[in-house]
Amino acid sequence: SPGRETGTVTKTRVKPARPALYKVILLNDDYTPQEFVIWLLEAVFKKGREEATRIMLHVHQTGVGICGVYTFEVAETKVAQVLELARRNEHPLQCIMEKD
Ligand code: TYC
Repeated sequence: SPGRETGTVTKTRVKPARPALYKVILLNDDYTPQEFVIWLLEAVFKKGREEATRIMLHVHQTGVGICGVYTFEVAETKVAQVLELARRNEHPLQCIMEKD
């Protein structure tokens, strides 16, 4: 008969799912000044001078480094801010995001 009951019972989920997290990663290059990268880590990622310097040197020495881990929209915004600041200052600095 039409509209008959299937017997499926669905529990209402009260807890929200944990949102996926994304690493924002800075890439090394030969031209962006070290001081610009430190300044950017302070301005965009709210790092203190010591932490910003540590991350910059890690990227400089290994080729990549994590600036922070964020939800999708926050990570996207940080990447866009980095690329726009690099572009405005004519530095080739690259920044990507990757699922954690
Ligand atoms: N390698 C650059 C230099 O020697 C510094 C640098 C560090 C550039 C980190 C990019 O993400 C970067 N001037």
